[in-house]
Amino acid sequence: MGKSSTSGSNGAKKAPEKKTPEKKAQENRQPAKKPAADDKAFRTDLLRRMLLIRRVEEKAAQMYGLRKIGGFCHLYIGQEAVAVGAVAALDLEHDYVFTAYRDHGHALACGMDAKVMMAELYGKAAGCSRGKGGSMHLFDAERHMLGGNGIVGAHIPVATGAALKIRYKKENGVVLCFFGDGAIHQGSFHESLNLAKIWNLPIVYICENNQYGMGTDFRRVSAVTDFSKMGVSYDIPGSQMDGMDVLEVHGAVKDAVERAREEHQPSFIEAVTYRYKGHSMSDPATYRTKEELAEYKNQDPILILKAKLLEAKQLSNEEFDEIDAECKQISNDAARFAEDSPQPAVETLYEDVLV
Ligand SMILES: Cc1ncc(C[n+]2csc(CCOP(=O)(O)OP(=O)(O)O)c2C)c(N)n1
Ligand SMILES: [Mg+2]
Repeated sequence: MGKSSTSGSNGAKKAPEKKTPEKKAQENRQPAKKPAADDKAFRTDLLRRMLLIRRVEEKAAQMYGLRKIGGFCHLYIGQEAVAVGAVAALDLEHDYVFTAYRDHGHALACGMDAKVMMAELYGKAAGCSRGKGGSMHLFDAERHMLGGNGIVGAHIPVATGAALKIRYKKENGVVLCFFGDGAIHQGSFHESLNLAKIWNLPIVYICENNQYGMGTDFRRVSAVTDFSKMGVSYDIPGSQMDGMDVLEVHGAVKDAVERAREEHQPSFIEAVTYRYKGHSMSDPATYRTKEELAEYKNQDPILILKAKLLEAKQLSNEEFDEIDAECKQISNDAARFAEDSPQPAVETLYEDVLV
């Protein structure tokens, strides 16, 4: 979060500014800019953002269980460090984010209001896509979060097109394109990488390798299991990062974003991560062992950062509990808001539909 000053230019103390919800949302829009990775405020902000995603998704799961939310719902729990660390490397005035259907974390990391997101899951008119998109189609043009896409790999050429627009209009932006290990074998991925290279596009492709595409272990369907090599055929540099460590994610993505912005060169990064829940709400995830899940939960991204902050004396257990309570409150308020919001009017059925 941006730091606010309590003293005016003449040095006189000003009363702390009362924050309206709009002001809070505005602050949330911009991740802390160019911070030192060991900066306390920046690290605490990363922690808060990951906790918010975790608590909002837990609430969404609960509401799905109560049949308040229908349709598909793919939870991001376990993968929070990837979206949060990566998006914090962006300047969302100029940069853009694209992702697939497991998109709640990316939307919140971009600063989407949890109430608006939850209303979309409920299919309510106050949702970001006016209740017509649902969980897989979160979209926030103002914050440059351009979806949310239910077709595996389909958004990769769209993201590449956004990077082409940046080059064509001689803008200063960068595109982050997130997708899963299941998308990496789609033709759209390979065609996009080739174009990004020949056109020198400012885009960073981030493969969130959460080990599974639905119930299939990625090793069963991948000729190459070290995805950091995936860009080699297109002369695009690749690297691998620990997707459970938000600071590592942030550092790697920041370098790639700089390279894209300054040199107009694409990059590819594999984030090794894990989803704690099943593929979607109806998947009991019996294709993996309890031991495997426990092993990854031992590297929980929130607990890793918490431990680092405690060790550096940048956070106390009480402060952690306070942030957590705040995130739970935001999640409860979001569900209440969604619950109380009206359904879209029948007359709006054909609005916003492209034929
Ligand atoms: C083109 C296409 N083929 C198949 C599907 C069905 N499908 C939905 S999710 C999924 C698995 C994708 O896995 P991955 O890319 O690893 O993403 P994750 O769910 O792990 O985030 C598949 C095959 C689809 N939505 N689109
Ligand atoms: Mg996957």
